[in-house]
Amino acid sequence: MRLSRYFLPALKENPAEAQIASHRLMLRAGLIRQEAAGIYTWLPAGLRVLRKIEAIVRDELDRAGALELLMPTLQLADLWRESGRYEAYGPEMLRIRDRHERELLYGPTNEDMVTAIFRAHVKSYRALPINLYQVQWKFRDEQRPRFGVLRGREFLMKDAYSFDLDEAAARRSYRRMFVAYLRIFARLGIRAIPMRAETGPIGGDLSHEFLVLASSGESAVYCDRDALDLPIPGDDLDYGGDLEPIVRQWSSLYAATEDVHDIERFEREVPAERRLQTRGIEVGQVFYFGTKYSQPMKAAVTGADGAEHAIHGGSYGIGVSRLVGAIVEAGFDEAGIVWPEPVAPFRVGLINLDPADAAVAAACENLYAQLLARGVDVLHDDTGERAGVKFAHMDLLGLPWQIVIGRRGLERGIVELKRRATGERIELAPDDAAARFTMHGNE
Ligand code: 5CA
Repeated sequence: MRLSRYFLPALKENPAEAQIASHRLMLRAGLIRQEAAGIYTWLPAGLRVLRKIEAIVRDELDRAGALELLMPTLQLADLWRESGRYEAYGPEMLRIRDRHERELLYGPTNEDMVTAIFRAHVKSYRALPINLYQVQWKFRDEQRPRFGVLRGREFLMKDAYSFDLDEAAARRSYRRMFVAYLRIFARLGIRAIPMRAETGPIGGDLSHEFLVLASSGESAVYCDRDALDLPIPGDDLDYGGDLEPIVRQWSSLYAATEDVHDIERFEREVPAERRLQTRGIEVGQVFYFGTKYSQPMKAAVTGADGAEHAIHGGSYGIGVSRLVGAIVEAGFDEAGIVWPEPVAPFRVGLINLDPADAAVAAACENLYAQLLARGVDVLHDDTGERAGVKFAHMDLLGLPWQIVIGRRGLERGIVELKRRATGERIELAPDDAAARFTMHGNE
């Protein structure tokens, strides 16, 4: 992409409403635009990050055996009356009437609808287990939308729902999602720690929240420092195998949000030097809730014994749009955003320092074409701005790699390659710079 042809409406001033770094930087860099409280437009560069996150989430869930579908954002109120949640949900739910005075709502979550879908089509235990997921916009009329996309009113969620014959099978499904989450967050380039959690309006008695540690986080968390170093299951993970040892290893270390924190246990189980008290951003939550929805909504299957069994359910959310903000909170510096490579809007920023110089322009075009041919996302700053402005802008946007081409270097036959995260720079020949990048990684 050529910056001269791109739509990256960066702000020059710090936006007054942004209280935390990710909100400020996302507005400054031109990733999002606020349309109403807690409601945002995803501008082209922001949307690229969102799409990259979605792709990793989908890839890992598909590997774990979940099946993607897409349910509507609007739901009938009657469905929620059936599950008993319509009144219980309260003012966070956006309630709507259509022209026929039918009551609708903009879905804040989808347990009720997915249970109705399951119940209509699945009748036998032989079809189980089933896990259905979607990546869809949600609306929650939050009392205090804040911190940009971290607590929005309209937000993008990945929500998955598992259906099993009994509790033991449902706990296996829960473990599959738990382990998939470990891998998803690691693949996004962040560390999210599973912590025991309350179940709130979703219900049930078993739940973990996954939190990214950040001082700006909304939740106070208490955990064993060793949780920061636990191994993430590798690419050879077998989702069909026994995942209990992995879940046991992660849940054996103390990690809890303030809602369920038990100070006596914390001090008993965790040696003083390993006690970590900090704050975190909840990027995902997994729930096992048994028959909470299947009972009132009569979602049952015939078992091998010929009897009817209410299915055991779980639901599993990831805040896809929240993750964009959380990833920024987990890695930024005074110059701007520092994207992890897998989710950066572009992997490489190519900076032309002397756009008026024909030789420099030709070298940039050549390198740009080589990178594109290698399948590398590249943003080519071919604008007429001053060098200082270009550097500051590229640092703010936070692309993992910068290649800088100017007249003086080119006369010596070199370009400069800079790694954004460390500031480390090396000089090399233009062709060697291109050859460092492949579609899948750096050589
Ligand atoms: N039905 C379950 C799981 S499918 C559910 O709704 N879980 S949740 O309430 O925990 O939401 C799932 C994830 O969505 C959260 O972990 C969080 O990352 C994200 N999320 C929740 N509320 C917001 C919000 N207001 N803004 C941005 N992301 C949010």
